[in-house]
Amino acid sequence: MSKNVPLTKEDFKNSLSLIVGNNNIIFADDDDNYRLQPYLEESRGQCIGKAFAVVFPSTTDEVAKVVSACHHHKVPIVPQGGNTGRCLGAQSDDENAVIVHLKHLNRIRDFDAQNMTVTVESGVILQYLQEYVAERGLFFPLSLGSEGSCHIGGNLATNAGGVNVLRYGNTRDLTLGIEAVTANGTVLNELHGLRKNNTGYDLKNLLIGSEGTLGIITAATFKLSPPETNNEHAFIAVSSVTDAVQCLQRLQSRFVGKVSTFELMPRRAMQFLAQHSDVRCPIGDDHPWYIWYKLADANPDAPLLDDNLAFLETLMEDGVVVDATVSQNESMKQLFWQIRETLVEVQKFEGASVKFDVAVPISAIPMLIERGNAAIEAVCPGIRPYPFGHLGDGNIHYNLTRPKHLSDTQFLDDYKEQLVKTLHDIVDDLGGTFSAEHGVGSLKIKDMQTYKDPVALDLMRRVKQAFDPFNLMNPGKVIPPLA
Ligand code: 2HG
Ligand code: ZN
Repeated sequence: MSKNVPLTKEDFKNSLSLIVGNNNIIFADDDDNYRLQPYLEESRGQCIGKAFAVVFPSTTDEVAKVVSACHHHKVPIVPQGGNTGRCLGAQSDDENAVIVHLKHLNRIRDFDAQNMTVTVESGVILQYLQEYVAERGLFFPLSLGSEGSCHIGGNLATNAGGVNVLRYGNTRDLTLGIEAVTANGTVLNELHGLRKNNTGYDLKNLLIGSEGTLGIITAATFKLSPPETNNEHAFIAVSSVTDAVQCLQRLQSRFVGKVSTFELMPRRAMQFLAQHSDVRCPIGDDHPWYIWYKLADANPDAPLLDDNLAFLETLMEDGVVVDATVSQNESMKQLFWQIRETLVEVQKFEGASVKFDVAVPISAIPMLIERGNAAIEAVCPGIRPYPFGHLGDGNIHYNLTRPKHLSDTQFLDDYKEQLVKTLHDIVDDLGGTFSAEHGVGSLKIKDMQTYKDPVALDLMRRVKQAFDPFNLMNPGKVIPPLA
């Protein structure tokens, strides 16, 4: 039980109901229909949490009033959006907590074609925003597997990455302004479309990536880009990760500023796809490594296809690329994206896995895989490494599938902790991070304690104290308790 139980529980319930209306609230103690359940479940159904209530405010003002009521009663708050996070950041584990669900804050507030910006509320679904902007002739580059259900608020709270970071940056880099409700229920208004604004501390960037621990982001202004109308995709095979890195380097020097996506996939992914899905690799499926890359040029007349074919020919002559195909139409582009997306889903059909979200300098990726594979095999013989992901950003999801001879529980109970430590130690040694784009949530709290610079942690604690002196905003997430 955290903090003070509201002294007058009924009063508190009434004040919440008055703010959002009876139809926009579910209390745990009168939830005979299990309507609260979906908001308590972890995104992949791995665990179930607890809460006092879930509320669905419709405006920033309502969010502010809910937070203010919680602040008054010293009730913890867990903000939630699409619930697609990977680190239990939107999970409520406290029977006294109020989940503030942002799905009704789903308006596009402004679109400014000349300033190339859009201002949206947190509950807008990412794909909806992509489409809204595309219909108006511009491009919002944030793109990730869960884009059909994740919310902009969650993207901001976790500083989401995805497949276009190489060219456009993370969510943080796309954001010009934000509006947020602070821990005592006041509204921080930094919602502007300015590309320059040197007026002191960058509060926007403190809130982005804070996973709801400093406040609730309710809206943001994003910068937009010209559409990638002229784009070419390739799906290629290489013999080693070293060759993959060389390919990236040569691609970036040949097509300066035009490489949007560069994703690495292992042979095992093509095998799992063949066994568990209808999705098929468009080239020979027995190469050690595969890459899907995308080039884009705003100039519709740039000869991107010819240039790409010539580039690939040279790389094949040099032995860096061993097999390749380029997209001839939209459906092939879709196929490349589908391979990358589906390989994440099919992993579960091979049993339990341990998931990772590490990043190291790109030059260290070959070393990471070499050292990582040897070390994990020593810890758990027969383990099936499944490293894939955003090689262009140095971000590898170094997932591990259990050995065939172990049961899921044997694997998780006996090996998980040691495997996580082994890989994270290597990542740390290579100057990397244990969390590149998924955040920390409560899942990686221990890693924060182990690997985060102690001075940084100390400053983070003090920032938290300044923003949220009663520790009501998503407690237990991001910042480890003092030992
Ligand atoms: C991706 O890149 C996501 O596909 C999810 O970040 C990775 O679930 C995973 O392992
Ligand atoms: Zn990813």
